[in-house]
Amino acid sequence: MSENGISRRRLLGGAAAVAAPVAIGLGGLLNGRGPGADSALAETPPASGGHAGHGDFPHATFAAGAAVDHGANGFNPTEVLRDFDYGTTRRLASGRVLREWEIVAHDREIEVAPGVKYEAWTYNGRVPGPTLRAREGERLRVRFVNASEHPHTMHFHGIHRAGMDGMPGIAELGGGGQVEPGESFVYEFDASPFGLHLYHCHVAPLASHIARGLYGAFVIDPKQGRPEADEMVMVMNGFDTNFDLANEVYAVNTVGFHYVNEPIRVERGKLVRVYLVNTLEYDPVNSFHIHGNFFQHYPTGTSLTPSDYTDTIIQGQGQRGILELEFPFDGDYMFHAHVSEFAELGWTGFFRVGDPSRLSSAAAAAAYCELPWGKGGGQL
Ligand SMILES: [Cu+2]
Repeated sequence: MSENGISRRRLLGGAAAVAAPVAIGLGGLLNGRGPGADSALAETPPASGGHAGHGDFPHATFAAGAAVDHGANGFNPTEVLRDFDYGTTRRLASGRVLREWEIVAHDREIEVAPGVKYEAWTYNGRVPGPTLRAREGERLRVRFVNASEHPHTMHFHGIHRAGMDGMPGIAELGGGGQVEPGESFVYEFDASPFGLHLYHCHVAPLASHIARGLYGAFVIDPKQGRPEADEMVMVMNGFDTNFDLANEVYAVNTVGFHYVNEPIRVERGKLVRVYLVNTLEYDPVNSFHIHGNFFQHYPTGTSLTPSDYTDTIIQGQGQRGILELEFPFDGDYMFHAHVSEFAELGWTGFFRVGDPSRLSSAAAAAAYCELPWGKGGGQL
């Protein structure tokens, strides 16, 4: 944590005491343009408990009344949620399916919360990268093009040869190590084992390359498939917007509070399957908690038998799991990190079941610790 600059923990604990003007916005604070660069703010001792002054809740520093520009970002978390990229397929002479993708790394500024810009590094222009989806036993071929100004790789979780591991220093002679700007490499391996995996860059400094946005979910379906469901992918991530090795914004699928502004619509009584991946850097654990419901949990998705029936799971970096649940009642049901600090910095959303005209997320959100969108600053 930075000793001199504003950090998000001091922001949480101390910013309320100095009543930072809303108009400055979190981006101003975190980029050191506003009073965040002022030592008086940075040195304000954290209030006991780190959560004083509900009336002056520090997260009011999110730009009031503004929304993230999804068009400028080039992706919308509502669409990312159910967007599975199956690539293109053809049948090999052996009868096996060959599934192919092209992934291009680009440097790109994205908006991770209203008014909060971040110089991201992306796969195919989005964060998280596309959710690649295949079936157990297929041959997979991924052509990776590095159009970024920095060296990158694609490191897939799964079973494959060392030369296809996207690990700098290994198989450099074959081109399977670090992929320099302007270069490309074709990763090829079998889809194994079935389950929920991930891919990410593996160039040092690793935490920075991952935290910039170079990661995505990687689903391998079992040969026999899974039961019909409303499927969605949630990549839990965060953004260190002032590069002090601590995150200022937390989210599912990149945009803080997105699924508060746009609750996830689901049908009552229908099976929902969540592919949940934790790619968060700089914090040792992340978590997922659902209100008013329980889910079956399949860790790493590598078994068809759930291991747990619960309402909260913990994931370390790189951990992932499949959650299955049905909503028996209409209503708005919050889901969030049970690490409350993350929830208050963006990692909060709602499932909306039933007729929206009869529901009100705004009331629910406002009742929850006076989060910023509940005070006329949100989109609800
Ligand atoms: Cu990289």
